[in-house]
Amino acid sequence: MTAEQQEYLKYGGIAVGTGLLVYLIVKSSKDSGGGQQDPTGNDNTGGSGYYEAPFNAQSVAENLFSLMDGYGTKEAEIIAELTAVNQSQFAKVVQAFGQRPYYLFGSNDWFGTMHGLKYWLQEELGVTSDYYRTLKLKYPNYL
Ligand SMILES: [Ca+2]
Repeated sequence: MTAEQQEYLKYGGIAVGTGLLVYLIVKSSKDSGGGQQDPTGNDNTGGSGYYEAPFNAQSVAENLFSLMDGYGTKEAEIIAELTAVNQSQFAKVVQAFGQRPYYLFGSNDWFGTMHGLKYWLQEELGVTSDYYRTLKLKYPNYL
């Protein structure tokens, strides 16, 4: 074996050793607990196991309520409020909205009958309106 060949072997060995070390470090950091996928620790993974942007279903529900309550409806703002809301998030909005007393054009504690978000949207947007149809296509499981 020449001195040149010995050099190749030496540096080849270092390269392989370094590669193995890097592999082991990366592997161990990936193996150390699933909690790393959710740095906030507040379980907003949406069940997918992957981190999603923080989503406040209660806040969206209250915004929708204020856009529907009272005389008239702010259709375009309702659509805008739901632009970034996917179907699994919408399920949480429906839950957060719960049942609220509806009468004529909004909430009414005296004459209203309790209804969920689906009924509210149908009453406010109109079942046959493009607004409602757009949302129904987006959330077929809930509207
Ligand atoms: Ca209204």
